[in-house]
Amino acid sequence: MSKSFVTPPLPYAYNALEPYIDAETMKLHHDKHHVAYTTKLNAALEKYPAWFDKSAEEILTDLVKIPEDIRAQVRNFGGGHVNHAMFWEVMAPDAVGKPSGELLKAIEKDFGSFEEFQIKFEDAANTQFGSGWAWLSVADGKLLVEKTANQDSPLTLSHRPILMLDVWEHAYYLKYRNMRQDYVKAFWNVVNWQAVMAKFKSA
Ligand code: MN3
Repeated sequence: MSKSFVTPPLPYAYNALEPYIDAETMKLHHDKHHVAYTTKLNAALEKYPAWFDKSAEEILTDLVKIPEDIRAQVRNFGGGHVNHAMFWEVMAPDAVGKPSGELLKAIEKDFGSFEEFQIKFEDAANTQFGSGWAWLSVADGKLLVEKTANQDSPLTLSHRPILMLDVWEHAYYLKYRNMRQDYVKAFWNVVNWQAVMAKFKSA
């Protein structure tokens, strides 16, 4: 017998992030897209159930050790599972607009200012060609903004992601249509900096 990965419930109501992210998008995104990634990750690992003893984060970090015949599936579906689980956590309905404390200091040290960081992050999100993610990660004790294609995770590069934005069309197209940049701008209204600061502390 083996355990299997479970899609965590959304930590707020589907409509909690309105008007910035609409309830229908959140429902489809969580209940259909995220659930499908988790289900397909479990199906891929069934052949090698010993991997169920690891956390999904450990699996992505150790992706090169995953048997080759399921590695692409684990990369896509495991990435999809973990990326979305983190994404729900870094958003909140009553979000404060800025980080503080150690994270703010680190942002100012590594990017010059919070505003310069925002420009860099928006640029990564807007210029990711096709489907993917924009990230704020910790690597070698420094913060960096990066982007990945598809469901690739910075964990696989041994980076520790602390803030992320899904720029797949399924994340915004119902409300924002082709205007990805408006979705990216709106994202700042729902960033849960308390959660991001907690991830920074443990990174
Ligand atoms: Mn998504």
